Amino acid sequence: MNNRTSQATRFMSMLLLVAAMLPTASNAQSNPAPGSNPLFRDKFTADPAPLVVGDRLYLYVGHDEAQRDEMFNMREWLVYSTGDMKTWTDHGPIMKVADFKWAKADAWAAQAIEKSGRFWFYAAVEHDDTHPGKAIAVAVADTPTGPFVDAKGSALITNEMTPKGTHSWEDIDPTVFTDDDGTTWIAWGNRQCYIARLKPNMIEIDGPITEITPPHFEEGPWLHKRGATYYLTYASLDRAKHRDEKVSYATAPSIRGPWTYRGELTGSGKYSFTIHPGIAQFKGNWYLFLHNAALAIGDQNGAIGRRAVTVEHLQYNADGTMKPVVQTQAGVSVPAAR
Ligand code: FUB
Repeated sequence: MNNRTSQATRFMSMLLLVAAMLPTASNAQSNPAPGSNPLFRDKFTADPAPLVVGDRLYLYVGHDEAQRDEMFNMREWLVYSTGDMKTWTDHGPIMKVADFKWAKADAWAAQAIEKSGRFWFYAAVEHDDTHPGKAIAVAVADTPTGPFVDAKGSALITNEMTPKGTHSWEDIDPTVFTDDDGTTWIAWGNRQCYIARLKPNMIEIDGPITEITPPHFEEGPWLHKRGATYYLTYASLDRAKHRDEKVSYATAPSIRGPWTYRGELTGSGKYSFTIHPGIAQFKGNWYLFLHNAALAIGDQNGAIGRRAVTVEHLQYNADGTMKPVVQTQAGVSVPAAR
């Protein structure tokens, strides 16, 4: 081997070594940095609802099982938990829609809340033909991972209770929030957004149902409070301008309002019509959970009914408004931007 040939061979070997060390697209996909998006890659998941219990954050999600061009096929809810926002424990299904004997399908968006040492799980389902349309169910458990059982034996909210809506899926996407005086409120809706008080037993509405629909409200409301400010964050759709949902929000000085529209918080989720926000403060930091449809599993691509849950850092301005959130692949694998 002459000098020039051996130099060329060394150069080629170096190139091969460097190439082997660079992350390829499929490498990056199969070895994602902990905390990067989407959070779960072996199942399609949607409608994330965080709940902090002690030093763990539990994330309740719907299990998307749509086949081919099916729109939605959701039969159960799953829960995951984390202590560091980067590594997650899969606790499996916590409930199936079939566990509500009066419901016939659709394990749609849900949220769990802790009250008096028990865990209350509110979920949208399709009611059987005795009360046609979507309804809100309530289940209860002694631990955040269940087992959850139907707490009422009938729907908490049925389509007839909100006569304004002209469509059968108006009563979906419950969000539950306990105010400083101990009163728990439930808000929900599709196109119209409603709010009502819950009785201390957590399985009955207490008093009137009030409509609070903010601008461009589509679905997926989420109530939370920071300092003295109440936030109503939701999936929004300005039908004249956009095809897919974004997240918008309103704020108020009290859970009773008045609510002031604060504009958009995010753009649309990649490849997804829906987006569904969930918000939590955990170990001093705030997080915004969403979903998109950018995950592929085997030969199944993301779709309206095959979504993937994500998380981003959430930050506030000095005046209490939330900083716009950009959806990333890095998610919380990297520190929040300063
Ligand atoms: O996942 C089924 C429905 O799609 C939810 O209830 C809505 O929020 C939307 O994400």
